[in-house]
Amino acid sequence: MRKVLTLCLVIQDGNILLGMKKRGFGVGKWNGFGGKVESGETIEEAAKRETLEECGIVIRNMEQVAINEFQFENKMEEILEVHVFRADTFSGEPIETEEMRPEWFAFADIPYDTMWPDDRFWMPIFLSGKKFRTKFLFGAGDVILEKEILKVKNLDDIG
Ligand code: 8OG
Repeated sequence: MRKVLTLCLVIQDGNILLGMKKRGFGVGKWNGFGGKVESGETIEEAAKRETLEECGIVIRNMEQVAINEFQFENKMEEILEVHVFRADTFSGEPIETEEMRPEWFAFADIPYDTMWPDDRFWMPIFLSGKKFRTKFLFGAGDVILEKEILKVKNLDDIG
């Protein structure tokens, strides 16, 4: 079973906007904004909706740059397919919500130690402006057991 999720990474003036997740899956980690795609909406609509719900900004322009696939050893039947967007234009000011506490980070200060452990592998590709596809298999304690990281010209290219 595949679950389609979104992840929106907002960039402005050489900084990236991350949110401290305050509850649920990934609690205690800095991350972009996103979540599950609901029925009746496109993946892009879902990314915009989640970003608005989680930090109060309206995305004006974004581009899909990656698909990350995550699998967990204790639940091999499920694949999380995370569609990653780069957003560079928005309106409003980021605000803290019940789900996230947003903060801007310089690229050199991205807090990888308090993020999902796969992020340090693909975030540099993201920051370089390239497109990519990845696959990660996680074991107990969110340890990475297997990884596959591919830069692609087009996200439809299957590596
Ligand atoms: O709705 P919920 O908060 O459960 O959605 C999970 C969010 O976390 C969604 O935006 C996708 C994102 N996400 C994962 N796994 C990983 C990961 O390994 N790294 C990053 N950066 N984000 C992830 O589900």
